[in-house]
Amino acid sequence: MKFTLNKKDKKTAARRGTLVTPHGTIETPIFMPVGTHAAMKAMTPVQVKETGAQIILSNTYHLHLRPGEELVAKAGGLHSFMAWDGPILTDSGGFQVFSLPNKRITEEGAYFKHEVSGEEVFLDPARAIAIQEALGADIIMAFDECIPYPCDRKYAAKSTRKTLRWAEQCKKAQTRKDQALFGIVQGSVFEDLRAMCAKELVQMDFPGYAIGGVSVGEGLDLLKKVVEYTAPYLPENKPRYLMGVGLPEDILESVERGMDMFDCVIPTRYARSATLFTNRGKIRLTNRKYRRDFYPIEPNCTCYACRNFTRAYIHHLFNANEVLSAILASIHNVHFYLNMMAEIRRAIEEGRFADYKREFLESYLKGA
Ligand code: PRF
Ligand code: ZN
Repeated sequence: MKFTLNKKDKKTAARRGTLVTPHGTIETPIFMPVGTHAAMKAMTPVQVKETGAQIILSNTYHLHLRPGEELVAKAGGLHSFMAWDGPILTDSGGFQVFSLPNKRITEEGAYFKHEVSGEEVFLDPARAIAIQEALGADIIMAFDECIPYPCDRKYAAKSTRKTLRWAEQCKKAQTRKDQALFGIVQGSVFEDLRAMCAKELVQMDFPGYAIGGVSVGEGLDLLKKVVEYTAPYLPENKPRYLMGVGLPEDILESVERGMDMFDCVIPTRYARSATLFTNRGKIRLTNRKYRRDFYPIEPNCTCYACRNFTRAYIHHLFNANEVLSAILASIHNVHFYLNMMAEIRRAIEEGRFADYKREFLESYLKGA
């Protein structure tokens, strides 16, 4: 994997880069749509690609439980199993495990109850890497502990040191050379812990770095601060991934502070509950005011849904509980996110990122 920094913004820490993976090239900053169970909800891979998606995310934890990594490997790996031939990133399970109710975390790893069979399952750094090697994504993630928020300093310090030991173990466990293993910075909202964690990870020399443990209820002001004081510790010539973020405004603020990659279930999850993103903010398509609205979701949008259907029609689909409502809404929302990322990249190239951000937010936050 090779990352090239093409351009740095003069007024902010925003960057424009190119990441070459075995399954294709990714232009950064980029948003990665989430296909947790090796499927984007309500979208075929062709529809995902048509939104402008360059890389998708899937999950170690879920695929380990069902159908199991041996089966995916037998199918020829995740790319061929799900018929997505572009780049894939798998998350390590570090976040999914820790958001479960019945778990036990030790120095060695995490024990949890299998959601389907009820039996006890154990995940640790070596296993998380072995599973991700069997799945065969282009980018794999270290096994970490996502610290809940709020959290006292003492626990945060202890947990962050464990995440560092686990990162070392992940590195040792890696046998495939064609997958890029990213380290994950934890440390909650404590500046010195974030700095310590970032420095230690950089010493271990990963091909990319993520900031984890954000978007856990701390709010946008703290998220901005954490990114602002953590990103400068990360090497300039390596990709920087902000995990589980977020809303359009979160992404813009984080690009401004030097982040390159993002993922979130928001565009697809909101789509299925009829919340659609537009340049003038979010709209609820089930609202009665759209019953006779014969405009597209977003008049200037070039997505398949906006080129062919009206708000009135999709409003009707949601009311009638038609599966097509989720499909069209997901296509639009994912396209909206990827179009915003394309605009961000162009703005950075043309040296006007700060203006773009201001103009976008002025329209987006003012509302429809
Ligand atoms: N760690 C991992 N995955 C994640 C996170 C994390 O901290 C987050 C943070 N919200 C999202 N996904 N491994
Ligand atoms: Zn659209």
